[in-house]
Amino acid sequence: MNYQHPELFHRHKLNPILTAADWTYPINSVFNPGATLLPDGTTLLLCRVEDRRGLSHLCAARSADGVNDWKIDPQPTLMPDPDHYPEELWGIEDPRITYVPELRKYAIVYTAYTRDGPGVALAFTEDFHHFERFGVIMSPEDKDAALLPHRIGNYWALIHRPVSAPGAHIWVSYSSDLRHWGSHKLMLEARKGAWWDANKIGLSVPPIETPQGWLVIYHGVKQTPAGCLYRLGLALFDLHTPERCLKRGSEWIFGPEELYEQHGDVGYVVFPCGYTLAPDGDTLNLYYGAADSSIALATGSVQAMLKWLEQER
Ligand code: BMA
Repeated sequence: MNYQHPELFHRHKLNPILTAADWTYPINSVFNPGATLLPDGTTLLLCRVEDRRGLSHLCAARSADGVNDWKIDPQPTLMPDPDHYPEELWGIEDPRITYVPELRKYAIVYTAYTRDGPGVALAFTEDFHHFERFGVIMSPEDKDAALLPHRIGNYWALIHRPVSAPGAHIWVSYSSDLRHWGSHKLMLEARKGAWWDANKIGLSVPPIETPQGWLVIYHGVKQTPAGCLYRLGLALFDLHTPERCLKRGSEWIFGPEELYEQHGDVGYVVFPCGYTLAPDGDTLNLYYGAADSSIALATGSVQAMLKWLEQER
C-alpha cells in the first residue's frame, strides 16, 4: 500500500520550549497552557503549574516570538481561591482562553478541582493581571471547556465535556448571561471499541472559526493495559449550529512520539489547550502539554487541516 500519513503538525526543534527549570519559583511541572496573542503581538501562555504539593495554579509566560525569551510572572498569576470559591479546593487546571470582542475581555475557562471531581469555571480578564471570577458554571464531573468568541444567535455557547455512565462526550450549552446554561446539545460522541478515540474524548483548544465551519481539535483517550494514550483528531461543525458535525476525521493527526511526550509524570500524553494564529491567518501554533511535565510547540496549517477533513467521508 502506497499510503503516507500526512504530517499536519511539525514539532518545533527547540521542544520542549518551557519546563519547570525555567520557573522563577520552585514547582514540580508546567504543562497544558492556554494561549493568546496580545494586541502588541506578544504570545501569552497561561500555563498550568503543578506545585510540590500536587495542586495546580495558573502562571503567565510572555514571549515576543512565541518560542524564545519567555518572561514568566515571578509569582502565580491566578491561584485557586478556596476561601471564596470552595470549588477550587484542589487547584485550577487546563485553561482555555477566548478573546470576546463584544466584552473586550478574555474569557478563561478552566478546570476547578472540587471535592467531587473536576468542574468547569469561568473568569474574565483584560490584562492577565486582574481577574473577575464567575465561579463554577458546569458542575462536576465536567472539564475540557471553552467559550466561543461571539454569540450564536442571541446566546453564548460553551463547549464542554461532562462525564456520564455511558462515556465522556463533547457537548455544547447555551446561555444569555454567561452564568446560567441550558439547551444542552451533544456535539461529538466518543467512538467505541478499539478506536483511538473510544469512550473518552474532550475539546483540546478553543474551536477555530473558518468560513467552512468551526474547526475543532479534540483529544481521544485510548485505554490500554499499559495506561492511557492521548492523541488528537479533527472535526468540523456548522458555524450557526455548532452541535451539527459536518466532518470528522477517522485517523488521529498527532500523538505522543517524542521522548518528552512519552516520558514524564504522565507518559504518552500530548494535551494542547491553546493556539495562536500567525498574521498570515493560516499558520497555527499549537501549544501543548507533553507528558504532564513540559510545554511544547507544533505548527500546522488551517487550510491543510480543512483539506484533510474534506477528503474524509
Ligand atoms: C486529563 C487532564 C489533563 C492531563 C491528562 C493526562 O484528564 O486531567 O490535565 O494532562 O489527563 O494526565
